[in-house]
Amino acid sequence: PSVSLIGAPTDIGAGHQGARLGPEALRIAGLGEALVARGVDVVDRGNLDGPRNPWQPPVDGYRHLNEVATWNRLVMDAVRAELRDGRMPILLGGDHCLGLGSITAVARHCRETGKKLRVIWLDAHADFNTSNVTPSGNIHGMPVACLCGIGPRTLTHLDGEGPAITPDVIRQIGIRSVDQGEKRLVKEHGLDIYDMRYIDEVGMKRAMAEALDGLDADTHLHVSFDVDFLDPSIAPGVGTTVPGGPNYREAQLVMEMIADTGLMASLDIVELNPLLDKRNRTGKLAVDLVESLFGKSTLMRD
Ligand code: DIR
Ligand code: MN
Ligand code: MN
Ligand code: MN
Repeated sequence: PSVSLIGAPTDIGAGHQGARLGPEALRIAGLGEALVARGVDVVDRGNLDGPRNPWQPPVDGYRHLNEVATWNRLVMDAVRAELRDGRMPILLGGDHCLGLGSITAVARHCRETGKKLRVIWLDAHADFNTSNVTPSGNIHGMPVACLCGIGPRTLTHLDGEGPAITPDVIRQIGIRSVDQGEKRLVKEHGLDIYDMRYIDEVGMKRAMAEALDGLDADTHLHVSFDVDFLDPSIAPGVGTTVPGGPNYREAQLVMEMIADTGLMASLDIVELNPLLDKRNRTGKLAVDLVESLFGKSTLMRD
């Protein structure tokens, strides 16, 4: 495969500053080199240049709405250009509000090429808040709702067309923090959520098999990897840690099962905040897991 790395150094959608250092932390952890070592053709497009974080309180339930929209348009255009070139975009976030721009581009590409879309959303959070129910006003808690058409028009119609996806496209894995009003919304919209209780009860293998069920050669598989998906004991370098996440072995299994499909065509790596970390431990772990997403495994299995 041919991969393009796109840095989006912003924490405009988050409640902590520092995720804007994520792209450099991933580069320093050796993301590009690790992919090259796996035989992947890698081009690093450098960083997008959007508005700085003005660090203002929320207005009408949104913090930095205009800046979020601007960053997401930049991401959308950059991701779309790579897909048109037949390359696999890897978005280096940046906070998870950027999943909106990335997946809007992917969904548009799928409509244009007649591909089916499946989104695997790896996260501790459902990211399905709206301005009415958000406890924080932070837009990184809202991208899934916006992608499904629930949110301000500037975000739900980022590409000038309708909402990017319907809820049936998405599978959420690792969820263990959903806010009060958000719970009602995910239920109402029928989101397919494999939360930690379900994973504890049936095991990661079965949860992932179900989340990946029904894919075929015509499916574009997008992976949106919020690093807070991982248990904080192994991944402390994120702004919103939640205990009780997947351990190292479970996370490896997730990545290997995705790799086995051979269908991953775009990827977001978001919310890495090296300021909250020691020696870039979480960045290195993310790179280790991305190697598995690209087919690294202990044994040759075919
Ligand atoms: C919380 C945190 N649900 C909020 N969301 C995060 O502020 O909406 N998403 N951290 O990744
Ligand atoms: Mn394609
Ligand atoms: Mn998230
Ligand atoms: Mn999260």
